[in-house]
Amino acid sequence: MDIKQAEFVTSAVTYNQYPDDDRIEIAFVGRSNVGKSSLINSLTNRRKLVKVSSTPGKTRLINFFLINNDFYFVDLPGYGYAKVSKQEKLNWSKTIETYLVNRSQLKKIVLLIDCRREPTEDDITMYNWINHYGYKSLIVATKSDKLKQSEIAKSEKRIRETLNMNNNEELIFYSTLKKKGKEAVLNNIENTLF
Ligand SMILES: Nc1nc2c(ncn2[C@@H]2O[C@H](COP(=O)(O)OP(=O)(O)OP(=O)(O)O)[C@@H](O)[C@H]2O)c(=O)[nH]1
Ligand SMILES: [Mg+2]
Repeated sequence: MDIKQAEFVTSAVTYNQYPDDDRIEIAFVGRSNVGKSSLINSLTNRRKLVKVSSTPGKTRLINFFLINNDFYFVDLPGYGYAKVSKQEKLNWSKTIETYLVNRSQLKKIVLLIDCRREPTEDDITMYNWINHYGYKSLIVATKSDKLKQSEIAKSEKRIRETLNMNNNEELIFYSTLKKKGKEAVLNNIENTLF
């Protein structure tokens, strides 16, 4: 699949702000700063479609992008960012949960894990939640350019073990810098659409 067209449609917090549209949605979730917005830019060949920042907590709203006039990429706020108030954390998790629980257009959840780190409790909770509700999922290990080839094998083992993944489940290492993993992710997403 080639992404030829990508346009920002809207930002939302509450359900009634979501696009009034029944096209399929693919959501990107993961801890703050893991690289969700960068991944969407990379997949769509757009450097500035989504704001990227070295300061965690950049994405505070749910952002909807229409892809190839056919389906949506949905960029969710990151979880697990320490430097916000308890109340703000609650608001964020409510925003994420409302979307994930209620959105029938949602067909696949792409869960991002920083390949240099052990998946956190929040990552494990998210992974189990996805499986519990029977959503299709794809696990993407981000920032793979930061590891040597020998470290990648270790990272893969750690992620698979910590999340207790099925052996046949796909885990794709991605680098936005090197555009590594792009074809694999797009193929996986394409399979969801038909
Ligand atoms: N080296 C490297 N850096 C990356 C890669 N992907 C993302 N980054 C960097 O990681 C930082 C965070 O990226 P974002 O895409 O903003 O992360 P996010 O998950 O959207 O963060 P929030 O919006 O805060 O939840 C930025 O400084 C990116 O440049 C990658 O593949 N390699
Ligand atoms: Mg972001």
